[in-house]
Amino acid sequence: MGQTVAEKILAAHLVEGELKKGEEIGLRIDQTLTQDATGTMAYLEFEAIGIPRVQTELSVSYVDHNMLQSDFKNADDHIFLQGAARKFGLHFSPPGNGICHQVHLERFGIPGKTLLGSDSHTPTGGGMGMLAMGAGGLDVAMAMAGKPFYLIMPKIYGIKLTGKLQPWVAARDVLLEVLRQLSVKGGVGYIMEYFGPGVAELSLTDRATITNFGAELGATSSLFPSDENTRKYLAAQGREEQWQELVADPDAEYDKVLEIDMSTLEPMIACPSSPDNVVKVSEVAGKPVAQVLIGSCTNSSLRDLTAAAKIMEGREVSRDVSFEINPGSRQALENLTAQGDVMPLLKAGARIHQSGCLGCIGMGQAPPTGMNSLRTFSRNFPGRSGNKGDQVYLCSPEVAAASAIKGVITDPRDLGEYPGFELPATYLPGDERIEKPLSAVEGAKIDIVRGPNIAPFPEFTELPDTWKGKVVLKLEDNITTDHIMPAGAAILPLRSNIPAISEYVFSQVTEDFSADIKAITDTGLFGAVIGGDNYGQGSSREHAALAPRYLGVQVKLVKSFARIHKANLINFGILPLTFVNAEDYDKVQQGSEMVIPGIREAVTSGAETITVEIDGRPVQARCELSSRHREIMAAGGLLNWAR
Ligand code: MIC
Ligand code: SF4
Repeated sequence: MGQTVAEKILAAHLVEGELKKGEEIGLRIDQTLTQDATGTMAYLEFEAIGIPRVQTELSVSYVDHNMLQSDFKNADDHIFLQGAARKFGLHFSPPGNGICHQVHLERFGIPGKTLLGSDSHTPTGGGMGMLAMGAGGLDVAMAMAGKPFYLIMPKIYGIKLTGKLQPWVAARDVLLEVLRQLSVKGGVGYIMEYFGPGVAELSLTDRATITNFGAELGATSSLFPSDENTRKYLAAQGREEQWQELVADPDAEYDKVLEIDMSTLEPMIACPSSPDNVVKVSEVAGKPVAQVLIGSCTNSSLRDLTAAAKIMEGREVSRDVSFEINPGSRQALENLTAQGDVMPLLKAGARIHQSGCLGCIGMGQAPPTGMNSLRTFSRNFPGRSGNKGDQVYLCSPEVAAASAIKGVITDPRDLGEYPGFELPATYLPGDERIEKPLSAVEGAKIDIVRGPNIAPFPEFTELPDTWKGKVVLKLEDNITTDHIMPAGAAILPLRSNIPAISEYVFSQVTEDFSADIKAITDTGLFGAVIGGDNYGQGSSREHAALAPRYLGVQVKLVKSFARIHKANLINFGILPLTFVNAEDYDKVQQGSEMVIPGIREAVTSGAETITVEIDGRPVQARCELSSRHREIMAAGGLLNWAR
C-alpha cells in the first residue's frame, strides 16, 4: 500500500515502536523551536536534564510573545533566554524579529524534517511539508537533549482540495470551513493531510495559514506535500537547495477523507467565542466593529500584509475603528516597506506595531467593553483578548480590511474588484538580527544571567500508594488552557516563576482557586479537577499542568482530553483519568471526596481501569497510559524519572 506524506516522514524518523495507529511511537526530532512564554521553563528543564549542548540539527529560541517591558520580569526573561541560547548552542531570534512560526517558515523550515515546538501552532511548518508538532516545554527540552519524542501514532485525515479560491476568498476561509464542519475536536488523534488538485492553487504561505489554524481542530499536526510552490518559496528565501519533492503515493490511503471544493467557498468568519463557531460573513454583515487587527502566526505573512495594503490603497479606515497591523516578521515588514506598501496602510489610518504575538495573547490591544473586535488571529476563547465578556471574531485579512473601512462587518466582495498583486521573486531575508549558535568552546564560557524573575524549578513527590483528595472544581466541555492558566499582560510575565503564576490558576472561571485548594491541601489531602470533553484544548503551555500540580492537584478526571495537555499532565505527575461511563460525570460534585486505593500499584501494574471512590461510591475510570507513561507517573513526573 502506498504512503501518505505524513507516513513517509514518520517512517523516516521512527526510532521506537511500530507505525500502528493508536500505539505509542518514538520519533527522532530534527529541529526544535521555543518561544519566550514557554521557553524559560524549557531551558530550565534542559539545564536540569544536564546535557551541555543541544543535540538536534537545529534549535531556535524565539522571543515573540511577551514584549511589554512594564517592569523587570520580562526583561529578565529575555536576558535569560539569550544567555541560554548562547550557552546551549541555539539560534536566538530577539524581540521584534517576528513570531516564531512565521520566522521559522521563512528561515529554517525544511521539507521532510521533523520539528517540535513548545507552542501549539508549530504545525505552521506543515505548510512546507515538514512534520511539525506542538508539545510542552519539557518534551521539547527532551528533544533538544537528543531524546525521542513520544506520541500515539495518529490516524491520517485526508483533506482533498479541489477547485480554486474565488477573488476575495482566502486560505483562512478553507480552514474556517473545515472547522465549521469538524469542530474544535474534529482533528483529535489525527494528522490532517491536504491533497488533491486544489493544493497547487495555494501559495506556500496560504498553506501555512491552513496548517497553522489546523491547531484549532485539536489535530496532532497538519501538512501539505512539498511541490513546485514549495520550491519557489524556498528559492525566494535563498534556500532552494533545501527543497525536496515530497508527495503522497497515488495509492496512499487515508483513515477519513473530507473534500472541500474551494471554488464554492465564500468569505467566512468565526463568531464569539470559539474558532469553530463559523458562519458566512454575509450572515453577520452590518454588525459594528470597534477594532480590527491583522496579525498573528495565522495571517501576518508578506502575502497577508500586501493584500491589506492593496485593499487600503486610496481608501480610509472608519473613524470608529482602531485598525492595527502586527507584522508576522521583520522580513515581512522589510519587504512590505521595500514594495512601497507601508504608505497606503499609514495613509488609510493603520497603527503599525512591531512584529510579534501582541494582542493575540492579550499583551495589549484589548478591545473596548461590549464592542466587537475582528481579528485575523487563531483563537477567540473567552477573555483571551484581555477583556472579560469580549466579542472577538476571527476572519481573513480581506474581511478584516473591508470591515475596517466600512466600520461594520463587511463581505469584502462588496468592495468591487479584487486588487491583484504579485509577491517578489526574492525576499529581503530580514534575518540579520538572528544570532547564530556559538561554538561549544565559546558556549561553555557563558554564564546565564538570572534576574529575580527566574525562579528555580519546583520539586514534586512520587505517586502515593493510596490517594486521598477532594474535588476542587468541576467544569464543562471544551475547557481551554486559557481557562486553566490564563495569559495576558498581568499573568504572562510570571511564566518563569511557578509559585507566583500559580496564584492565577483558573482565575477566569472561579474566584480564588489557589485559596480553595489550599484549604484542602492544608488538611493533608490532594486536589482533583473534573472536566468534560476535549479538556485542555488550545495552547501547549505546560504551566496549565505545572502550576495546578504545584498547588496540589494530582488527579484530573474528565470525559476526554486534548493531546498536548494530557502529555503535559503526565510530564508533571498529574494522573489523567477519563470516565468509563460518561453519566458518572453527573455523580461528582465540587467538594466531593475522592479516594483511589492502591493507585500506585494500579498505575504501575498496567491497569486500564481504576476504581475511584467518589463520596464512598465506586466509579470506573479509564487509565490510558503507555508503560513509559506509567513509570513517569509513579516517579512524580518526567524530570524525576529522567534523573
Ligand atoms: C497561544 O497561542 O495560546 C500561545 C500563547 O502561543 C500558546 C503558547 C503559550 O501559552 O505560551 C500556544 O499556542 O501553545
Ligand atoms: Fe503567538 Fe498568537 Fe500565534 Fe500563539 S497563536 S504563537 S500567541 S501569534
